[in-house]
Amino acid sequence: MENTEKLMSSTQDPITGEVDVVIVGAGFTGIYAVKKFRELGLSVQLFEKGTDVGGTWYWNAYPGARCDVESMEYSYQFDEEIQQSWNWTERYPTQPEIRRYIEYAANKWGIYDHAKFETCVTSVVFDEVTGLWTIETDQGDRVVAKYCLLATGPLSQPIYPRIEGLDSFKGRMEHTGLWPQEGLDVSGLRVGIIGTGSSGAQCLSAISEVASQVHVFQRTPAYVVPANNYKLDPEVQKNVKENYKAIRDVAWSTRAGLRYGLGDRMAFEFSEEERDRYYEDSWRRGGIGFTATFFDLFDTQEANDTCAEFVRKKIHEIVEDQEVAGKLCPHDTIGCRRLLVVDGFYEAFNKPNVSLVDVKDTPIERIVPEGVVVDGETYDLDVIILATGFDALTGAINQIDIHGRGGLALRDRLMTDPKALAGMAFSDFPNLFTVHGPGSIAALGNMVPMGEFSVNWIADAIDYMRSNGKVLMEPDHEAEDAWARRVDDRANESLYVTCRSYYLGDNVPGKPRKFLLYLGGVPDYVSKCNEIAESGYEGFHLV
Ligand code: NA7
Repeated sequence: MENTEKLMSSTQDPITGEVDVVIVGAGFTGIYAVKKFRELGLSVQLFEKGTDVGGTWYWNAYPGARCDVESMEYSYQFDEEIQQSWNWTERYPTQPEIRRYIEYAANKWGIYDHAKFETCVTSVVFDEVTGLWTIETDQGDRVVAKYCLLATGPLSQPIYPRIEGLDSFKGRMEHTGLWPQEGLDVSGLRVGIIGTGSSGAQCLSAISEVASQVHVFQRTPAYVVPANNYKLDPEVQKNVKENYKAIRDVAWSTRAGLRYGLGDRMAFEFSEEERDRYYEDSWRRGGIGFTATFFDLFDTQEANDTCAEFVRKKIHEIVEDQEVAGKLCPHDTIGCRRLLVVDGFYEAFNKPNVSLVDVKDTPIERIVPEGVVVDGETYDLDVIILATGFDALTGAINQIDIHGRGGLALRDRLMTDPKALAGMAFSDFPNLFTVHGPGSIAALGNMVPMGEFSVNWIADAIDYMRSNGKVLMEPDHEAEDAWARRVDDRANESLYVTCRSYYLGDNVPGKPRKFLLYLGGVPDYVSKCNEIAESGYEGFHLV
């Protein structure tokens, strides 16, 4: 077998030949996988659509883009050198800083020697005779591999709204998830934002500072809590670094794999006044831990309602125009869709250049060359920002023609019955792995460490195969179904199924309504994955 260095002799020419592993996607997980698999002595070829590493953080370059998990936690932990040498500047990292961090790790790990950029993987096909995968790209590459890892990201496939006349707009129209790399200056321009998830909310806070007018087209109001972002004190950072192991260990013991998930206070152990004091503390502290103020906020609707009501009161306090405040108030289960962590979102509606256009009962009629039409009124715009989200967990995988045993198309499976054992492996698709796939913790946890954990698990599985004379592994149908049932059961006993969300896939027309994430919590997920490995991969068929 040729090695990767030889394959990479000219990165612009189409690559042909054989490697041990092909990795699709150079985000957090993909580049870590290159490092990990190289340590096992495997030859690796990484393909990435963007011009550099970063994955979804490469593409989401919109103004105000920032992670809602704190930098000191949203970072690699299985490389002590990187963990100690990198210095974060703010409590929550901005998109540019995250990109710099990923590039830093990629350079340290020598990733660029194994990567080809501006290259989109188009097909991944299993040959039942040879037991190998053939991976083809839009640049004419054709690589044969023993293993393939789809590190394509759970929130990376943008979705465009189905609005009549979308292409007729004569100004600039950009999706937050595919933002132009050269940036877009909206100073003095009239901007429309369609969508009020994290991307739309972050965009609003940033661009309302410079645009002449911003119209926010809101279909479903979201719960937004402050981030309370601040510059990181070097002393605090030094202290965290000295205690990183202990801090990370605590995080691994919580449901979301984050330190905030601690505590066992129950909402109704307290009077309303006392309860609100706890909510007030959480609000001031800022961050996604707001819905962990009490342990049972996702267990009963009554407990959840106390939290939701507190946010509604805050909205009415912050937003001066009470009619606008009323329209901004959500009435569904808080946390059922991802909580938004954004500084200055509600405050933006007090600015004279920001207006809220409620499109719940009167949806956007159409887009015309001049702007957006709602209820017969045309909002004249220079720029339309589509902050309309992603086809989560399965969307990016479904962009690739993947065929397993008997020519079975993975897309057909995922569009009818999205499932993967431990969120990582698919029956009938031997030696094909993914990370943050359906049935994983993904967006319900801290995705960087969960990605590292999954890559480590996959690397151990490959190592196990090689040490035990096995060449193929794939989940048994029964074990995969049992995992999918566990995912369903956990979801059906929770409040997460009470609203529309990308967790359930119902933001994408034609996608089956099925809760895609494992709600059993990080410790349970990790121990189940470890049990599989320790049992010699029970539930997998090894050849
Ligand atoms: P989200 O959270 O899926 O938000 C998408 C938003 O776009 C949401 O408010 C949608 O309203 C709205 N949307 C979609 N189509 C339309 C149409 N046709 N008209 C009006 N509004 C529409 O995506 P984000 O990119 O903000 O965030 C995704 C994740 O990325 C986030 O959780 C972070 O983890 C990072 P709807 O709610 O469907 O009524």
